Amino acid sequence: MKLSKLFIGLSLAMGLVAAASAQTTMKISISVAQNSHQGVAIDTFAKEVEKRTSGRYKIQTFYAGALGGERESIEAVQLGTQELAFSSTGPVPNFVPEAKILDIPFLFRDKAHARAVLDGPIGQDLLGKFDSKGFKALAWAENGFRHMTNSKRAVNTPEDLKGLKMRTMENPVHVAAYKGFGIITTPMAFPEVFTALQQGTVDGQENPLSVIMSAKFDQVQKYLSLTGHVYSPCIFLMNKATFEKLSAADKQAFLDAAKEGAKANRARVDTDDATGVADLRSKGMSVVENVDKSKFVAALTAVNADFEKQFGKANIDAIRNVK
Ligand code: EAX
Repeated sequence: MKLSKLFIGLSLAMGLVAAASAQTTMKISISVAQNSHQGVAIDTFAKEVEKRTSGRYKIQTFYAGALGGERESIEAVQLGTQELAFSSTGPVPNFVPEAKILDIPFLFRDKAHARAVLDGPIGQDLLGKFDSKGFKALAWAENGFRHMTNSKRAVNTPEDLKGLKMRTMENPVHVAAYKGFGIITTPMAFPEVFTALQQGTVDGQENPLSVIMSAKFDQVQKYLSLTGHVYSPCIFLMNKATFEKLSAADKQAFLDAAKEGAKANRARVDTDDATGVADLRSKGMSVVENVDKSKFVAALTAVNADFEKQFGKANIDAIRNVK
């Protein structure tokens, strides 16, 4: 009798311990490798969430498209089959059309400009547009300025792009713009790109130095041109209902953790941009550093007129005029 009481007491105590340390596990994914600006983003986020919630939330991190490409991961977050995703905004316009404006070529002068826009009222307002689509957008982060690579020839002017078959993101603004350059566009999810380049299904692709390096595209691409034609944001997305179930303090913890992730991510992009050209040259790539950007802008005159109609000149100017 005494013994069974002891057992009941013990198991009650163990139950209490279990309740006190109850942990909710959530998943977050990226489509690129862990050793990257995006890996740093989600690793920092995971660490910060755990720290700020005293371990009540554990974030499981998945890399290199292990849970699918970016569009698939965003879909999964919208459905709630995956709690979180960190993604470039490439496929985002398919879910939140208002984000399209950020994809206009040569919209941002430099990273400081892009960061100021995203962290300022325009960017914060855009984060709010995700709410009605089943997302909580926790924070903007960065993929970087995109540059062209290919296996055929050095690209110095837009004429050199004519007839190149290039993989693009699944993004309508990019596709329209790159057609304006005379590129034969092939939209494709990121996890398929390395093989497509290797097998010659496409001649080239475009991505920030951070992605080119972490994906080892130098192994399958000879030519790199620092065209910087599009600024590519990244974003921390969470399933809206999952976010709403958090306590007020935990909501803040997730938001702050995403901000910390973005900070670490942007710092890594800066490092990659500073070291990327030398690194990729040492791996055998032939790099054109100074392209005449005005020629690339001029090649898009017709496309840009179309973008002005589509997005409103005032909205585009509001972004351009941020100091
Ligand atoms: O998020 O699809 C792309 O080219 C993206 O830039 C890449 O997956 C990094």
